[in-house]
Amino acid sequence: MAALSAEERGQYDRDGFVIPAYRLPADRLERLRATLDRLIADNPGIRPERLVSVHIEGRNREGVQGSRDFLDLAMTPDIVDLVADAIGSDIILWGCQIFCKPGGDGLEVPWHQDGHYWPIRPLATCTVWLALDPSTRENGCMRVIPGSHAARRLHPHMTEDRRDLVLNQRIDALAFDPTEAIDIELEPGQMSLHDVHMIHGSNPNRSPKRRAGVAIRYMPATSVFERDLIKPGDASGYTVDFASRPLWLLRGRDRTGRNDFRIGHQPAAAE
Ligand SMILES: O=C(O)CCC(=O)C(=O)O
Repeated sequence: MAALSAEERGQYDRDGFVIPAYRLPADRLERLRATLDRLIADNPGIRPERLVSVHIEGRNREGVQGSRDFLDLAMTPDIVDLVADAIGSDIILWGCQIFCKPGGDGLEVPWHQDGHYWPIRPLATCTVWLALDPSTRENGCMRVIPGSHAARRLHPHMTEDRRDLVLNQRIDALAFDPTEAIDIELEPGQMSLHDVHMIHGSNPNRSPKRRAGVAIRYMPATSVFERDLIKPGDASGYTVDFASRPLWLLRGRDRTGRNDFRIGHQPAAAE
């Protein structure tokens, strides 16, 4: 059974991220890479860094044509075991996004805290970021500020009206020291886990090599997905609709009794 070792668990708590020893088996990785190629072909009008809710089969309410393969990935017991060690055994799957930076012109992800963008209260989420391509310093791997989650507070973010950024809000430069950044370099099939408060981002990809990863979002069912907190729209720099996002209770039970697991599960609208 895949799960975090005591050391990995300690690192997640202390640094806000960890790269576990577990890797996705090679046959599943190959299948997902083929699914990614289809996903990109199916969504020609959307930058591949901005493919949200790819785990929802068919055309979703956020304008993306997703695939069941990513839902299967998000439900993989070995991966959910890792998440359980990070956030406890009541687990809700609420998001899954592809961040694929094409070679040559892959977009920057500005330094940010995820929690700034999300309607979850109390704020909590563990992201599993799984590499589908090699993710290196050269092609714009994710970068993190270890320990920046520890105060469990959100810092001010500034809105930037630039189309060459994946997200449009950047954390205040005074909130952290970029010289403390660590590159999360991953081989395909490797993954990192990170906390909702951790400061992170990634550089543009100017190398010839594509850098693709899938970020799967899991929240503890001790929190509520507050659907009305952030209005549907482009407030992140691309379309999100939290009001219609489906939730899946993957483990345990909804301790709040307030999460709605019916919304968004109706069959996808016809093309
Ligand atoms: O893929 C990247 O470079 C950034 C990903 C990210 O910001 C996230 O998963 O929260």
